[in-house]
Amino acid sequence: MSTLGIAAKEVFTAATDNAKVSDLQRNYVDPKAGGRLTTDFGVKVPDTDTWLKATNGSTVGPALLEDQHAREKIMRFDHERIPERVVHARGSAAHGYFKVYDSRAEKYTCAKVLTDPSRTTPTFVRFSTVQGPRGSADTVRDVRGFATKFYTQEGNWDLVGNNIPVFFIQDAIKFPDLVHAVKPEPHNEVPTGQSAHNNFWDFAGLQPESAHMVMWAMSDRGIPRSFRTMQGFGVNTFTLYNGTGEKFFVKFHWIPELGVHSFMWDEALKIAGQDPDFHRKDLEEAIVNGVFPVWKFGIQVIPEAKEHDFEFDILDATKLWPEELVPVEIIGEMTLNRTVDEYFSETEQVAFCTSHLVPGIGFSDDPLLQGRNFSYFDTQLSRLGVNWQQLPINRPVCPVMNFQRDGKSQHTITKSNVNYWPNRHDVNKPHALEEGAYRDHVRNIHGIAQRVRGSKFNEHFNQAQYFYNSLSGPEKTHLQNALAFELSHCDDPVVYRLYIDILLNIDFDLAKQTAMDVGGDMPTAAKRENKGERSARLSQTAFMPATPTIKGRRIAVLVADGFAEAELAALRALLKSAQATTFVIGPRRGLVYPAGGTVAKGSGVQADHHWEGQRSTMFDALLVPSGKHAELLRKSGRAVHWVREAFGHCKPIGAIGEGVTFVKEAIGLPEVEVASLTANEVVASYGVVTASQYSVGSAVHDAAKMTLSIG
Ligand code: HDD
Repeated sequence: MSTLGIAAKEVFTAATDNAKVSDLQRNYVDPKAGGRLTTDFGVKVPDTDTWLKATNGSTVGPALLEDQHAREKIMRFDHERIPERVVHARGSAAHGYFKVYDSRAEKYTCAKVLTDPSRTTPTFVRFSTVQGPRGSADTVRDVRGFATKFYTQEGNWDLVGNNIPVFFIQDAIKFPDLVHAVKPEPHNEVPTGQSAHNNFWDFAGLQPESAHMVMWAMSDRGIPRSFRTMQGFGVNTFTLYNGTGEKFFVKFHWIPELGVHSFMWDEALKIAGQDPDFHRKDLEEAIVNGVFPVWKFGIQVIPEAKEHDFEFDILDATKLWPEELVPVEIIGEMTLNRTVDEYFSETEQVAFCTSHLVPGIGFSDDPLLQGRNFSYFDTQLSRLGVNWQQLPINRPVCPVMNFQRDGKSQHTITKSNVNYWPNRHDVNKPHALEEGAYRDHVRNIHGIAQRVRGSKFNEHFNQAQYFYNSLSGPEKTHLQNALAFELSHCDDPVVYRLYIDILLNIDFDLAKQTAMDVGGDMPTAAKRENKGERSARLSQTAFMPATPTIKGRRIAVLVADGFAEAELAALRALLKSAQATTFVIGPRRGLVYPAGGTVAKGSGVQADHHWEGQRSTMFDALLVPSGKHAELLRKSGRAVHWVREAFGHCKPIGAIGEGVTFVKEAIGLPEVEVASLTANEVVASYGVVTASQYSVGSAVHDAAKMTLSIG
């Protein structure tokens, strides 16, 4: 975790204040400022350890209900919990800021947050899994929520998105069914944090509109390496207006600076047990170490007149807008630079609503969005109560003034004798449009009320196939394996047979492979031809950073007594300069001695972890320096396993000198002929970089850097 102590963290967080953080400071309480224990009402407490009792000589009788402090303490404890979110219950969050590069979006919108480059808009982002409860693991296969609150000068704008650009259903009325199906089954509340069960796949098989998103969830997007390495998507179609009466349809995109990276499924499974808070800690560790996560912000824009020009309906949330048809225009970026101060007050109480828009941004007739606009507002009432918008993390940084009054836990005291409009004092009157009031897009609506969907909403498989075709070879294999895992967990043959039928509409080979893997009947013919259409912008390999980087990566250095001390120090300095963090993994969590070092001489390097304490899964790369320690490493089954497991997960491995022999033996790399290497010669094979010897400035630097960046 964080390498900074509390004091350092305070200096660091002071440097990352913004308008919202300053606003929150109104509510800060600092227990270290010298205050002593009081009741909730300020009475000094003499004893918080023993309940008031009736005593008689040496006999200690019953506890007395009159002990106000004890009752207050227990009563407050009894009510500490609030309902967890019905979906996206497990989350972690951070503060940051958003800036646009220039005013180029002015042609589409009058929203200042999207057009004024002189502005820095504070943001608060909550990332989440969807299925699991608050206490579930981070690395499960699931969609990830990516919800951003922009505290703009015109009010709060909430962009409540996911790391997948499409959704399982087209119409919000299906949301309760979808969520019931994916959540633990009702009779036994199994499984936790998994979609691998009969009910989810039963629903997915019977609701073919989910096919496209199911492909995404089964791809590597369902197991991101980090929140920092995920794309984000607003998913729904919103609108932009520029004040001249023109309207545009828009989709919002977040693109991570570090590229899009995922776990391998085996890693994700293991980490769910080894460190269920892995993503939460990763976000905090990166920010506290100053490696601030950054996302570019992009928009896809379609003029109103072109709404019907596409073979899909642009208001259907199960469809993406291919970038080849509608390019993403990058207009700004967001940086997350500050961790939360208190989880409950900030991360748990933050409340996002898709209906929270600012002037210049509007809704569309996307039927999923319209239902969402009701649902989020409504759910906050049961989670937080009617005055939830006054909670510190939710309140805007611009003035709030209206005639909404009272309700449970009203915090404001409005000094006025009128609470209605119009009033004889003419106070708090509405704004004119020219004063920046929210402008509803004027439009003509007429028609016949019917329970229908747009005709193009009936096509469900084109884009599922398009996505699958766009994946690289390894990504396709991962997706096949994910389907095998998930459907193998379904024990009702009706369920997995049904899903193989769906796959027959996407790709015949994928359907056959799945049938073979999970035991369904072997299909004999595709239900639909695979037209082979693909995009260059859907595989996550398309989002590698232009310059490879190891920024924010965690690198384990495996050592035992007898390692080369100067070499280790130089390697760590080198990696630190590239903003990666090294962790020394040793035979004990204490001093590990270099070649020639002894306890008496006081030399030694502090190991961050014992090699039983952490596993290779929790690091992005592994380094084994040279030195006689290699002999000891060879004798430890756990050390050998570290190397084998890292190799099995395709992690970059760097080894030098005697470390090469150890690594070579551990994984059996016949291609690397260590003996024939000359000094400083570097060999890279299967993601393993070896060098016979290390010297600062040698080619091994570049090779190590390049190879580590593959991770
Ligand atoms: Fe939702 C939470 C994302 C469809 C109803 N949703 C929630 C969160 C995210 C999303 C990121 C967590 C917010 C937070 O961190 O507090 N949801 C989406 C996306 C969707 C989507 C990208 C499709 C485009 N959601 C959706 C529909 C409905 C809901 C169709 C209901 C009709 N979502 C909710 C909710 C939640 C929620 C039940 C639970 C907690 C909350 O709202 O504040 O109302």
